[in-house]
Amino acid sequence: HGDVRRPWGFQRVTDDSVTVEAEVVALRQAVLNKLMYEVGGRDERASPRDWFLAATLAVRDRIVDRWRASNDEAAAQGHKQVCYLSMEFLIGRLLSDALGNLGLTDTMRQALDGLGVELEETFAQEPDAALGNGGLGRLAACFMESMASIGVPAIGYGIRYEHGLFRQLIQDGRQREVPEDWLSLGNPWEFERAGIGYDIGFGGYVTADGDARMVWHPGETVRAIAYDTPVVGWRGQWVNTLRLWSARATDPLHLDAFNSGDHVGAQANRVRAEAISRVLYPGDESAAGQELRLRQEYFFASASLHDLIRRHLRLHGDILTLAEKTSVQLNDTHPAIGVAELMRLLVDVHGLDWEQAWEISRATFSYTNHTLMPEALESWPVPLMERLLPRNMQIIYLINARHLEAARAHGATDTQLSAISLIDEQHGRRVRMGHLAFAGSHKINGVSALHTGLMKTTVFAELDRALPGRICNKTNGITFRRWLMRANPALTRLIVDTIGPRVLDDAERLADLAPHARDAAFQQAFARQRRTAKEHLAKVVRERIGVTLNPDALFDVQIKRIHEYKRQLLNILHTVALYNAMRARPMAPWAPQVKIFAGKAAPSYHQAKLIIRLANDVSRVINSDPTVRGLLQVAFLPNYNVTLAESIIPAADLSEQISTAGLEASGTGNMKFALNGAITIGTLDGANVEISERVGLENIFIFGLKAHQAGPMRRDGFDARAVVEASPDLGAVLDAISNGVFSPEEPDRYRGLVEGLLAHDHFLVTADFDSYVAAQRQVMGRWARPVEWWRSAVLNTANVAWFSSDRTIREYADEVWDLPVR
Ligand code: GL9
Repeated sequence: HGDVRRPWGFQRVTDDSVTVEAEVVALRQAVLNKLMYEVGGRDERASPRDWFLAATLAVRDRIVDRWRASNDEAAAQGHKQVCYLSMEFLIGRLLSDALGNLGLTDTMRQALDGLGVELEETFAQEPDAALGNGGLGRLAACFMESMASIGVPAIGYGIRYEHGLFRQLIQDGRQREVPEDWLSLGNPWEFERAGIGYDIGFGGYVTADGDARMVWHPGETVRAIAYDTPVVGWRGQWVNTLRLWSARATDPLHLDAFNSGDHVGAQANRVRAEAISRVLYPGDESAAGQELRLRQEYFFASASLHDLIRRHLRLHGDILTLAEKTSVQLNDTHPAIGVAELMRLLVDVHGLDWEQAWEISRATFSYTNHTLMPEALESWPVPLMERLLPRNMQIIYLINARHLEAARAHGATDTQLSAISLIDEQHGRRVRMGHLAFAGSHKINGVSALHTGLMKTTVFAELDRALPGRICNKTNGITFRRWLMRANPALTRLIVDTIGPRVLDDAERLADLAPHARDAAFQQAFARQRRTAKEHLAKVVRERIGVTLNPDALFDVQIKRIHEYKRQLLNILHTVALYNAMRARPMAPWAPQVKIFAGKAAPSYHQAKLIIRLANDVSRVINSDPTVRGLLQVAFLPNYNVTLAESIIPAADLSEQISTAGLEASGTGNMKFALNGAITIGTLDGANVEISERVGLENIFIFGLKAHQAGPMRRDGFDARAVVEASPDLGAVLDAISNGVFSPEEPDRYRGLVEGLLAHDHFLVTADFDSYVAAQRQVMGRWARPVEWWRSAVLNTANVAWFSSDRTIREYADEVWDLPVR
């Protein structure tokens, strides 16, 4: 496989002596056996769901041998293992991924064909595993796939939420959340490891024993049970483990109470314990919700550390070599309590002295920061920590005392000390989890060059001064297997036919497409693939919301979480401006345009929900206005998830990446679109900056304020009213929205939203409006010249190989984990 680095040994995927025919027959028989003996069904009555289960179990068998071989080899060679601790893994469906990586997609298609079962329909039975909220969780899933593909021995640790991210319904234009139930029909991928469990303590008190060793006597224990899912890499050559913890009560039933008739009360402990792994991101508006979140964090961090220490001792026998054999990556601050927990385990349980333990701990941990938004920087009230995790809180004080003492010895001022303290004294004494993660890690990384730079000048400036040299950048990446090969097989085929199959193993070969960017025949083939994907998306849209999209229109797409800083509102304002312009001059030579939105808002984020409602209201009015029929359509697709993204991205012409500069740490959707040949309209924010450097400013539409301008403007405020005065188009748009043009049944619905924008436009929507509209005008100019458009589109695909998460993982391996990559 060319120059792809293969650090660790691999097995062969197929035995060459076995013919394709025989493979098909064998796989078909395996599926039938699974159906019969595992699913317990008969083929003549099997439902699509039964076939999905049987097919998955048959594929899983083919992974298990390799899984074992990978584990054996990692153990035998004594390789260092990466432990990726993440509260979120936004996995999506796995069957097509596993088949694709094993090279068995066509084999399975034929195997099922012979049974009268369609592969795509079988794929569609799989629930979309949404154990994450958005980019952070999806990044963890891409990293797991890349680590398996490169052959980095790794285990992902997280929580097996019974209910993942809520399902979004749009009713009367408004978001409604209903629970998602991905496990309800069983999960064929996972292995329950009833024998792998740890008792995790909460509450209670701490005593000192005879040797002045501290002993924690928890008031409550909850058992963490492991569930393992194999993660198979490209060409099936390496398999890692995703280990998710499920909470079980240690005393599930009070039999006396039950027998005396209190059937519910008798199970109260069980309900309380199992609440820990019940839902992803429990609402944290209430104190109980906040406490549950902290319980989740400690539960999974502690279980994971117990587990990795046990493995280390089993394989290497000596706790002192932990950091040489294990790297623990903290995905954001959610597992940061692990810093105190590892110290507790090393000092209280394994009897190390403090200095030694601290050195090992710091060499083991590294921390990725994913956002600088103040409301997202976790901190926990000291009294809550003292009550729930009394020993961990003592340890945090001890860490802090040494940390502050060292800084004082280096001449830090009181202001500097209070800035680097692990305890925030300003807001009623809270533990700063980002600071804890920073102090306890040897490397701290941001997720794009811009973001890492801002880390050093803002939130972590004083920590960087006190503990220099730890911050580094690891620009995010995406797995091309899922986001190009699987999501867009037709484009993949075209690419392989054009530049050869090596690109499948070495993303850098995408650069070989560049010379074809001007080739008319290639451009046409590229455009044909896009057109097919758009027809397919149009079908999905028709089925979901009953809107029939014009596949000849420019598909302008913004799909991501709904958040003010991501500025869906800016896009909606442009949509209305365009609508106004089209109605004013309906006979002008407009190119048809479709605006597609999708995304979920946090259930308690009212402003984001109002933006969803506005998008839906605007869509209803525009789609039913005969003046713009065929010219402008707006679709808000409900229940955005990984699976929906896989159908939307290949169909996008224009990728909206329009966050307020300085606020989107990286973005990863931006990379997925560019890889599939969509052109970006975006601000110089997050990874957009690096995308623009690679695709070239001629092949991306950059607009708006830069981070160094936006920062001060947000801090000091600006006169949005004056901006609106100066922009008649914007004024007309805001008047229309404010006066109920899109909400005639409730004309004041958006009055507050518009007034809020004029009073304090925190995300600089008005400030960037004119520049955004000008960029949109350039987009239409390019779209009107297809030769130029498709040239730019091809150059996007050709120039974004660097955004492969394989590259990102190699950088982590080299610079953070100190893994011997040969
Ligand atoms: C995020 C950032 O906001 C994104 O810009 C970044 O691409 C990803 C991955 O590094 O991390 N941080 C964060 O908290 N989220 C991100 O998407 N939010 C969610 O995952 C909901």
